[in-house]
Amino acid sequence: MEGMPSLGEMLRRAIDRLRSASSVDRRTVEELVRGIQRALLMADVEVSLVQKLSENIRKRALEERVPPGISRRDHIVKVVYEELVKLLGEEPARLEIVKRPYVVMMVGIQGTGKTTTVAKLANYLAKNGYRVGVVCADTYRPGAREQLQQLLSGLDVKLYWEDGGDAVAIARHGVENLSKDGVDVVLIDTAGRHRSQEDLMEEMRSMERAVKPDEVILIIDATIGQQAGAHAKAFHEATKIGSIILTKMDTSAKGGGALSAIAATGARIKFLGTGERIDDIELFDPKRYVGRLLGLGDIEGLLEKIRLAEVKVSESQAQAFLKGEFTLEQFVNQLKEMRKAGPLSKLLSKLPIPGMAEIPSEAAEQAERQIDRWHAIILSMTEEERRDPHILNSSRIRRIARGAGVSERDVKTLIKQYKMTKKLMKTAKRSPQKILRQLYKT
Ligand SMILES: Nc1nc2c(ncn2[C@@H]2O[C@H](COP(=O)(O)OP(=O)(O)OP(=O)(O)O)[C@@H](O)[C@H]2O)c(=O)[nH]1
Ligand SMILES: [Mg+2]
Repeated sequence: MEGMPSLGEMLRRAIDRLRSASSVDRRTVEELVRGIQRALLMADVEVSLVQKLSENIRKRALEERVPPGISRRDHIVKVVYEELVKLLGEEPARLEIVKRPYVVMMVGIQGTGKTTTVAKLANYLAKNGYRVGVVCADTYRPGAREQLQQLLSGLDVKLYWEDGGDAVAIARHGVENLSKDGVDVVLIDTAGRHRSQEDLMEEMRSMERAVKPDEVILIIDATIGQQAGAHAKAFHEATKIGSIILTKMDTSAKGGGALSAIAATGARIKFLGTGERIDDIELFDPKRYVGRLLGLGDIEGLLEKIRLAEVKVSESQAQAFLKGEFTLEQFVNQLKEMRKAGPLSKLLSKLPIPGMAEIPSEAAEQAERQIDRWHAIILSMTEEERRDPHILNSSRIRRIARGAGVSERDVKTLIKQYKMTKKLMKTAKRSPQKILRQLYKT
């Protein structure tokens, strides 16, 4: 019997099937949605969440307008990606030290990386200016304290431990002692190995009652796959899990179990462990995680492609621009609008003029910086000056330059460029190269 495919594998299969389908219609989408549903349900994601996500995908996949030049398939991949990202909370969740001392209890089964992560987090917080204390409340693992000592050596982090005794009492004493020492954050390292899981959960429950942590962080090993859900559930029943750290993301594991853990606890992932060294920790970013889970190494490329295709440089706007009918403000706005949507060079290449594709990227970058300066200049102009740059005398130019934090020469350059571009657009209609050469000369 072959093993159960992982969440990531199942999702990737569903997407691959869509990508290789000869045409995309209601049936193809239905098949994709069913594949995703199966994958998520296997990962123990709540039924109602799965239904909501399926509905969104179904609706958006077929009803949303696809920009020209983009296939419906690519669009649907983007929809799946976006809906999964939404499920994970979209923006990164941060560890916020909202009171002093902020007490964090780190829990998880044996070998998931609790102790390593305690050290990583201590280092991370210390680097961010917090005074950090660590309590070794693992009385089961031989050498637990030595391991922590070694990991923390060289760091400005206080370590509290006791020789033998009861883990719950140690945790309580540790928090008391470190609080007296004036630390901002206390991290409690707990045991993972125990006589039995019930014993472990019982210890965690008592410890939570005794120290009343501000946050309990569950450490999950990315390599354990679907079991993550069951573990998370057990811990969540013992202590309320506030957030999750997913370790060993540097291995080949895709970390699909995290979705189950999130589903079981309702907690957000805050960090990823990405190696054995002390600084192998990074903030969790839902977007990157889903890209990785779906195996979309090219997701950035795909999103960028779609974003560029969505840029609306309206026909009439472009025509007016090419005829030289624009005010100073419109001139800068037009350039800015184009820039917002992506690198200027790519955008200019979309204008319906031959030769626009061959702008050297260095020149384009320079032009982009220029546009930032020009935008600042426009902002420090009066209405009147924006409409009619002819009234700009030297005292006005001085005032504008000071307001925009640029040199007077910058202001003069803008006006010169504006006038020149206008004239060029009017006269040199079919010579875009010439226009650009002028435009990029500073
Ligand atoms: N590759 C990799 N290894 C890791 C990561 N985090 C921890 N490890 C390794 O995983 C092993 C177990 O880590 P520990 O921190 O001792 O795990 P623990 O949960 O404290 O283990 P117990 O205290 O025995 O329950 C060690 O060899 C760590 O170096 C990670 O992000 N990536
Ligand atoms: Mg440990």
